[in-house]
Amino acid sequence: MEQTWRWFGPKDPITLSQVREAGATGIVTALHQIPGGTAWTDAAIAERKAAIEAEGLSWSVVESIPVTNGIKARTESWRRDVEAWKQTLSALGRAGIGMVCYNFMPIVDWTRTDLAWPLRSGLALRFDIVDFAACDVFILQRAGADDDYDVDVLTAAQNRFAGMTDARRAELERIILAGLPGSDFAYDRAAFLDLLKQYGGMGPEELRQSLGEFLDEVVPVAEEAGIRLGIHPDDPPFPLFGLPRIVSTAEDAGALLDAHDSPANGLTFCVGSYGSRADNNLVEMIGAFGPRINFLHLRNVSIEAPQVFHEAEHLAGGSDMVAIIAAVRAEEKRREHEGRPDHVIPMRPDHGHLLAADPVRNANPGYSYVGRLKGLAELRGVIHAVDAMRA
Ligand code: DNO
Repeated sequence: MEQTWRWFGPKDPITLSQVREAGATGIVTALHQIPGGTAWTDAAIAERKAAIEAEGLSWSVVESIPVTNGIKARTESWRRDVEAWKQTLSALGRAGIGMVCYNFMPIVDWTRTDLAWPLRSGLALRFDIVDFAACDVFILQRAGADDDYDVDVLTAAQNRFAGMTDARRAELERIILAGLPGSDFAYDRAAFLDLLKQYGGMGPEELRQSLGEFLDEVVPVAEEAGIRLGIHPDDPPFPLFGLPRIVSTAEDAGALLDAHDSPANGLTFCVGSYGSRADNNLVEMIGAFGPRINFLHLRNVSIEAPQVFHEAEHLAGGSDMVAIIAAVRAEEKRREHEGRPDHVIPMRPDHGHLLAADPVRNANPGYSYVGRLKGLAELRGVIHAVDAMRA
């Protein structure tokens, strides 16, 4: 496994030399300053690549080229946005970058309801469907929202909302709509409600078709550019705001790989996202999809109740990280025997707690320095142990 680290570019308060000291060799980043729907130029890519290499690191993965709502909802900007995506892919290929992560979640990217949930091990991220419903139904007052929740959740959300201070209401709306890092955009309430209209009652089948049409366009370009794609699963892996989510389960992942049977069409296997559903068996999924896993996000979650979870330490939580790493190492060995050039799979410690000792207080939520360094160190220990026991 190649040990990588997500870095948000020159604006990231964590420096590349700190990343190097954490022990990562690869960088995962994107040209976050360029809005979705605009092609990245060769010059801008070369500049970022040179900055990374000057620190003795390599730009291993692009996460992400934003997939616009125009592409997902198939609005009138579809053709233009897809062309820009393809041009970016070709430019990345020319720069020798071989792996691109992206997601196909409507409107919001990853979503949480708490960014500083206190645990013994530090401050964690958490998702609670009751808080989410309180925001959707009572703060945003989305039309028809109450039909999208079980009556128990709705009642709990009503009580939760009634007990919330104005400050918490405002915070919740900001956390959910203002977007977490990596998302294309931050929305205000009006822009969000407007976008919802663009999706106008789209169901899972239509969104799947939209993804299929997108892949028809980009997979051949990726093949030619020497790039492997990896779709990031839905986080959380269930529908939000009444909008479909189509990359949440083993069945979803299998169907999308089968629909475009090319090595360029692969997965970002995010253990935390798939692991937020009790019905995803992660080790089995690695067995089934191994040859098409192009990138790994390693983090762990504790499921508190259905659709309620918090991010645990990397080796704690509900997912058996040792078994997962052993399964990935087995897949890498299998690829090596086959002579595959991509037998080393890039992984990054995904998220980390914010620890009292962290000198970087203003990192993006989930992207602390010390918490991720601790996670990476623990994961590295597991890799060493798994290898030693096989030897
Ligand atoms: C969260 C990240 C996501 C991810 C995108 C990929 O921490 O895993 O923002 O980068 O969904 O497109």
